[in-house]
Amino acid sequence: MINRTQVGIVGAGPAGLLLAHLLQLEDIESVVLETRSREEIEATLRAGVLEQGTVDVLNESGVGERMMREGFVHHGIVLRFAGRSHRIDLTGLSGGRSIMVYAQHEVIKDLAKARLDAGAPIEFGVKDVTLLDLDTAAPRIRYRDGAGALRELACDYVAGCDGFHGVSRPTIPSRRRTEFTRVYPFGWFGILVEAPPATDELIYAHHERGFALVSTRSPSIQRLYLQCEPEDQVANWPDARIWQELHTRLATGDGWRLTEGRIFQKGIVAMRSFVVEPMQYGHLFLAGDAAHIVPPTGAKGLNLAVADVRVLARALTAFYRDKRSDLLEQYSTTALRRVWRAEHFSWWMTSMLHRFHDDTPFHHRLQLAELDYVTRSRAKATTLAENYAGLPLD
Ligand code: RFL
Ligand code: PHB
Repeated sequence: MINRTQVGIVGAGPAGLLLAHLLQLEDIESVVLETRSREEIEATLRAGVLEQGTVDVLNESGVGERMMREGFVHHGIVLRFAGRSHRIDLTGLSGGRSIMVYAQHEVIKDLAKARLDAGAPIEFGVKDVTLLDLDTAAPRIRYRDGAGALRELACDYVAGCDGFHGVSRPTIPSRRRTEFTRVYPFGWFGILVEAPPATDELIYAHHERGFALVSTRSPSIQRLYLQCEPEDQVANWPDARIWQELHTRLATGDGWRLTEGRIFQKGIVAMRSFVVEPMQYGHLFLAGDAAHIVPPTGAKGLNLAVADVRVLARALTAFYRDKRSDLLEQYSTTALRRVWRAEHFSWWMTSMLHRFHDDTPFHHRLQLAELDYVTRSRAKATTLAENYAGLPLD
């Protein structure tokens, strides 16, 4: 069976769902195709930090109400090294911007609800998604629906919002794309803990045994990470080892102590930087993790996905409303400018805070010198603050 829509969206992550929502507000029709179920996408644990610009987009498009009620606004972060804490005043240094701690899967729930309440389609549980005729003005998406029936969606444009492991990017002929990759020689071991917050603001800790991060989810659930081996296994980390390592890496001379609690979730995240150029091929536009990955140290992945989609929604709106295709033609160039800024920032934060296998005492001293400078120089702290809180969206 063949259906028709204006924009076929592959993937119901933050990029796909927000794009569908922004298009809907402009009366542009789309269909979202997602391989997983609604329950699965709403339960996947990922990011936690939203930039000011992301918060603004969600509010301006009418899906920010629960976030404003249940999320937590933070005005600073803490860098901890050599046993001492140093606060970076994000708001004071970034011209009044702040961040919101609100979990990605809550954003997903809010966006999925807005779309389904509006009676607009998301097809969950699809299989064998294939993108066809992308280099023509009549691209098609072939797939099997949740019941296994073969279907085809004819569209004007396809938005590849299917994440790093999706089908959209690999569909672009390899001679028409250039990929830039860096894989880091470590991972992050993440846990969720039943405990009250141990700190008012996120703590990014540099330690000779490796990086550690104290984040939060709610007044009763905390999110912590520690640098681990790239091929590490969850089974290597019984609770006692996790706590011992966290206490060591977060130790201070000022008597602060991490609050322990029941660990109810453990997982390992790989760390990589990746960009594909251009983010477009014919009538296919890539957005979010399908086009780029950053290591989570700068908290930028979800925020970049939102920034891409905002640029793409504007360009599609200009096309449908004013018959202008110049913004679509510029999409990749416009999006990549912000992408490379975030790539650099995430790489810089990662390089400054982690222990590398080939670390020499020289390298370790350089990291400490950089951290010392970041926390003593207003100019350098401002660089961190404006990137972390997020540069204004174009
Ligand atoms: P997603 O979220 O991966 O969604 C892609 C969706 O596409 C579906 N899919 C397909 N659908 C149809 N057909 C196919 N062939 C398909 N193949 C895949 C998938 O099932 C999925 O539902 O990509 P999107 O939308 O681009 O969003 C990107 C963000 O999810 C990601 O960048 C962030 O989670 C990164 N990230 C963070 N970003 C932040 O901004 N702030 C943070 O604090 C932050 N912390 C993190 C993070 C990522 C982490 N992990 C797990 C990598 C912390 C962690 C631990
Ligand atoms: C999180 O809370 O999951 C989180 C916070 C900050 C980061 C990465 C992840 O840099």
